[in-house]
Amino acid sequence: MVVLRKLPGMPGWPAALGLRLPQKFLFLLFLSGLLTLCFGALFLLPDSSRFKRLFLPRRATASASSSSSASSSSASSSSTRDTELPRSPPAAAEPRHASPAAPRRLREKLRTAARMAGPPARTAPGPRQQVQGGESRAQPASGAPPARDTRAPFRFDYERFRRSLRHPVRGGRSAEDPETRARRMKIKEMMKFAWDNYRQYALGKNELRPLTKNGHIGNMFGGLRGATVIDALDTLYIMELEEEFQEAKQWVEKSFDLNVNGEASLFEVNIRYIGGLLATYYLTGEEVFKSKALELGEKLLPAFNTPTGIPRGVINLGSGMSWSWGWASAGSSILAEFGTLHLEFLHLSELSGNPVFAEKVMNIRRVLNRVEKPQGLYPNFLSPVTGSWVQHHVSIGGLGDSFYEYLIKSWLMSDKKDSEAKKMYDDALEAIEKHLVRKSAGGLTYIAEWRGGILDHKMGHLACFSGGMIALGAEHAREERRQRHRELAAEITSTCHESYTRSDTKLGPEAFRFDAGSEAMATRLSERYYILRPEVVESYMYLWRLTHEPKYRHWGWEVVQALEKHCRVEAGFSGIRDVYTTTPTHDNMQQSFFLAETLKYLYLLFSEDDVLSLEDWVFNTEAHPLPINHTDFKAAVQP
Ligand code: DMJ
Repeated sequence: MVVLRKLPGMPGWPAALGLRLPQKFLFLLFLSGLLTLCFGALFLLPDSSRFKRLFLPRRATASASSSSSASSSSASSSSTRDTELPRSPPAAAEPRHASPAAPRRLREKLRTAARMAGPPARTAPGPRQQVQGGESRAQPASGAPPARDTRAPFRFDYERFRRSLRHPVRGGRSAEDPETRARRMKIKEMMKFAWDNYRQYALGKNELRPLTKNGHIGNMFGGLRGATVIDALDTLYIMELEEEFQEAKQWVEKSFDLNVNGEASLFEVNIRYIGGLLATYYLTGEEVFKSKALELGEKLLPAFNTPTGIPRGVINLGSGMSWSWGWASAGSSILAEFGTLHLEFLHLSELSGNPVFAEKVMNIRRVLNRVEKPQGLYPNFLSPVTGSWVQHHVSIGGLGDSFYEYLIKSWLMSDKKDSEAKKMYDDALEAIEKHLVRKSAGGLTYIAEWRGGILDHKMGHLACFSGGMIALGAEHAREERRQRHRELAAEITSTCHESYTRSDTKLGPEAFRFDAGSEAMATRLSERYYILRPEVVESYMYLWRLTHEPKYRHWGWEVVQALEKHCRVEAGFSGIRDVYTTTPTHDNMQQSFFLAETLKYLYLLFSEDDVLSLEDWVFNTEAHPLPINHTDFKAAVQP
């Protein structure tokens, strides 16, 4: 501008435009504002931008990007591993800020945590970051004198957390009838039997093969081992199997290796490993469980590097590369997978002081709130690229199930403050009631599946968790819904019980149908198996705790007897291939969720209500208890 004005024969712009003095002044003001904006925008460009490197000195570029978002703090803390393992660049830019829809209290927590976490703000190319026991510590770059850190490192106040619990975790001793105690002791014996055989024949493998007496590794956990150890930890602890708990803990301390390089299911690693480690830390206060959970949590973060921030289903734990399941429509992500991270990820932020985990899941929620829901329903497949639905298949069973569970549990875990989650749950359940809940000719209530408006009159065993979930939600529902939801929960649970009683083994099939004259029975050979799944006893446990109707304990005991009769073999428990024959063949697999969930829920069904009280804990979808936030998060953060 100034240059132009001085050029001979060239009038200045304002003059050329014939502007008067006040107009000139306004014009100049506008131009200077424009310049300031352009300069400021340089800071928002990615570090790789040529313009940025041209106009900003290197130090300013790095610090601007590192302090601008918690996403970058995650990238920097994972950059520690850059030297150890090859990493692929993120597939696309990721969303950088917490959802504007995040409840106010959570945003406050995140801000506090970001302040307290300290070190992530000093990121690349500065000192190396190490996460140890939840404390991020800065190490000086070689040769440089260590910078004096005036900020105290983040520390989660475990003692304060324990004092905030309303009940002792393993319950206070109270009077109970001898039969209940005997039944509980029987379930404890089953757990010991399952563990002892796993330890003897398969310790360090993911599951026990009880017929061939060896271990199974599989390909779900990306090279991680010991799924049964991690899944069993909190159950062993709750059942006071002290020696066995110590064996499991020692394995975690000495042999649990996180430096693996394989393809893992983000969902499975989260619910089993992170959930199991977090729960055991909260129960025991042993640092090893916290540090392993945080370290593993960081390894999952690259899965969120997609255009929408919706994670892909599979991640290589070594390289950080992620992709969608081959079987998922058009590279989509699965509702029950990306919708089942919320509880664990909030706790990872709570324990580390690093808000990045919470931001990732709050962003998922933001995307889900933005996308239009057909008839208010959530289809099971979403594109992580466009953020729109890929297929209109809706199910409260497989592919959808625990997404709904985590909505109501997010609200409960927030001590009923996360009203956004509660509203999402209420709205989703209303749509499910209207479009999916049906009654059979024989009077059985069930939840059908929905395919673009057409109902498939089938319920999977997985869908049977919903009795417990709806019962839990009913306790907190508005007056006009409470009774209706209580009845719905009881009816669904009763239908699932029917699917058990109508079989010869008294164990339920993988899926049962309500068509072609069939009621609560599998009609296809491929759906007749039972793999030690927990969902039906899970609902019995919730319904017992919430109603104290004796039938739920009776039904639970029927399951114990059936397990003993048909699934117990010489070296552990095995799934069976056909529940409709009394001489079933075994599938030779003792699933880790049998120890995490089935036996834990059965044990709790025959325990007093204050053992892992629902006033203190929510169970993640693998039955790992995570604490309800009774205390203010800020208060639990110790400077
Ligand atoms: C468990 O791993 C979890 O409960 C999950 O949510 C669904 N399936 C299995 C058990 O059936």
